Amino acid sequence: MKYRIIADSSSNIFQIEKNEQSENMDYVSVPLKIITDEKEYTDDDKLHTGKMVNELSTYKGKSTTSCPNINDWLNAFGDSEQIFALSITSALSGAYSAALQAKDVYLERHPQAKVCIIDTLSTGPEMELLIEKIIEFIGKGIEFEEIEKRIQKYQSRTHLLFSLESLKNFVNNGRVHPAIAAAAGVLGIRIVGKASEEGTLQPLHKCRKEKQIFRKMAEEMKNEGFQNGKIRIAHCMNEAMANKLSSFLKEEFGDCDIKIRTCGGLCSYYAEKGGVLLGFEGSDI
Ligand code: X90
Repeated sequence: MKYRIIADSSSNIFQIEKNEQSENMDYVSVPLKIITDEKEYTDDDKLHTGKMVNELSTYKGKSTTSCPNINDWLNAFGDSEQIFALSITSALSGAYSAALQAKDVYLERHPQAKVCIIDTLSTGPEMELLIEKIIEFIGKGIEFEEIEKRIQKYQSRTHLLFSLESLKNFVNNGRVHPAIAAAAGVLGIRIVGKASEEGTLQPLHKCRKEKQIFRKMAEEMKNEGFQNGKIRIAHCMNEAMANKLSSFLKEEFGDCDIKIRTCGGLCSYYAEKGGVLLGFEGSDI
């Protein structure tokens, strides 16, 4: 296998489609973990996410998450010759740092190999866009170094928006300042925000009505120069809102390329029930 694409499980992608374009590559997902005093959930394709979310909603104790360590990344590298590995934002997780260290170890053992570690400064559906783009570049036969350059450029065009009913798990895990999260948790209020340039959670609006959320999201997309690029949506047990958002955006922007999927374990844990994430392509800067 010539190329291996690897992403941590916050991408919500557990396998890629096998077709002519992806002949020359394989894909490995590296799980994060969700941990309580009683149980450890490994975020792989066998995890029953809905069951986990329900169990956690009645669980009274502390819960946390852990990112892949150097060894987890090394196992995912296998003995591949050309590797693209994508991590969740380094501003909120140690996944990127572990991947970088794994790269050093790997290159000592495999001096001929090429390894590109990408700090997505984001997660979920924005990561999905980056994975799709790497598949496209490899499929077109573009060289490793050129893909590295182009994906960096592409990354400056992609963005992540979210609508969250609660920031409880963010606050409890010290990943967002309590003052920032003050409004979240008020019944009926949803926080609409984005992944900042630095890869942190940036709240933008407090909304009650779905229509208001959709309008704010569309506004944000216009600000970033969205025209008719790709849109990727991931939701935590909220297919109805994801579908409505998709219809709203099609009315707003015309018939664009939208795909909807469910959040895996890690995104579900932080986005919580009802959470919706949206990745999209803005304009070149
Ligand atoms: O344990 C770990 O290392 C993982 C920590 C992950 C923290 C962030 C998870 C984000 C999941 C929630 C909504 C989008 C927020 C965007 C912020 C960049 C998705």
